[in-house]
Amino acid sequence: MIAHAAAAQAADLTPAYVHAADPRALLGRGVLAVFGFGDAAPRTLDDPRYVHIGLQPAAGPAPFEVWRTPRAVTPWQSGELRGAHDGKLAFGCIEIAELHAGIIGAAEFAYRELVAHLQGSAYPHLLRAWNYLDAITEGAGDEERYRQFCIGRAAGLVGYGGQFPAGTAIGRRDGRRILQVFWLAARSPGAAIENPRQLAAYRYPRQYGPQPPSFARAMLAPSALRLPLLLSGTAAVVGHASQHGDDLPTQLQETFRNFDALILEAQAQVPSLPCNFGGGTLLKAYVRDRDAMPEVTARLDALLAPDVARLVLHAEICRRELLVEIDGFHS
Ligand code: 3EB
Repeated sequence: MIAHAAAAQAADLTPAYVHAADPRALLGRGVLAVFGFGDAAPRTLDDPRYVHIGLQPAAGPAPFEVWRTPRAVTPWQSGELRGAHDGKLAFGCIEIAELHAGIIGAAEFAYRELVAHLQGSAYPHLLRAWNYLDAITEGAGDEERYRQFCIGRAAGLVGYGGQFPAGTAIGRRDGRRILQVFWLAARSPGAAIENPRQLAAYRYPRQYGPQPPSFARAMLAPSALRLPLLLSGTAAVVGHASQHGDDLPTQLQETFRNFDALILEAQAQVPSLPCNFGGGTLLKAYVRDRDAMPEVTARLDALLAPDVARLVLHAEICRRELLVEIDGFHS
């Protein structure tokens, strides 16, 4: 273990869950971003690297998520966008209130701003995007807020020439109609990875809405960077169809089969990537039903090695039948 750590070069991004009484103590020079979860975390901090995510943790106060880099970080702010960069990687965040144009307009605006920012930036290549919005499955049929979000996101991305980033789109339950988008970008493009068990989301058929979602299943870092594999939100979707109706254990099993297949694909390009989740993995499990959170926690404890960092959050998944979705980092 120690020999392995000594042999490894310093990673260019190390995400971790860290318990702290005051997140300001976490915002050191080599920290690209800090995320606070749920009611116990501050809503705002006077630092462009801090983001509050209104998702409640399973039990007790959640840890903060901290993205460390081996370099000194420069925070930035530009209009409604903010973040930090370190010479190799950039973190950015935009939070947009849903006003008259609703979630479509907010998503289009946020992504238009993001694309305009990237185009003038030293880090023009989007690797990974996270999207959090309130009440994601509210609305019937094509009026559903997730489907509308997908329309706005695609419209905002029109001017972006690059490949789709790895992604997460998750619903909050806090009643705050604010779209949060944050991202990781780099100087050169990553390599998008698709899952052979799943249809590429951007090819989903019409039954899931008029605009297929704009994300890749995972992203490998550009070769100049040492980054963990960026794992998109992953659930019990095989082909394009949700599996295992209302059964949490088999949905979880299917989710991990999807991760296995995805990691195998990535290994074809990075043979040193471990096949199993371990000490270089950080996961976030989004659970629809509050009462199922202890069960998800217990099942993850049984399925995962003890050194896999994990956080269980109460959230809405963008298809009503999906009980759980997991995203994260793996190295
Ligand atoms: C799925 O497999 C589940 O719209 O950005 C996962 C990850 C999902 C990202 C997105 C949606 C998104 O289709 C949903």
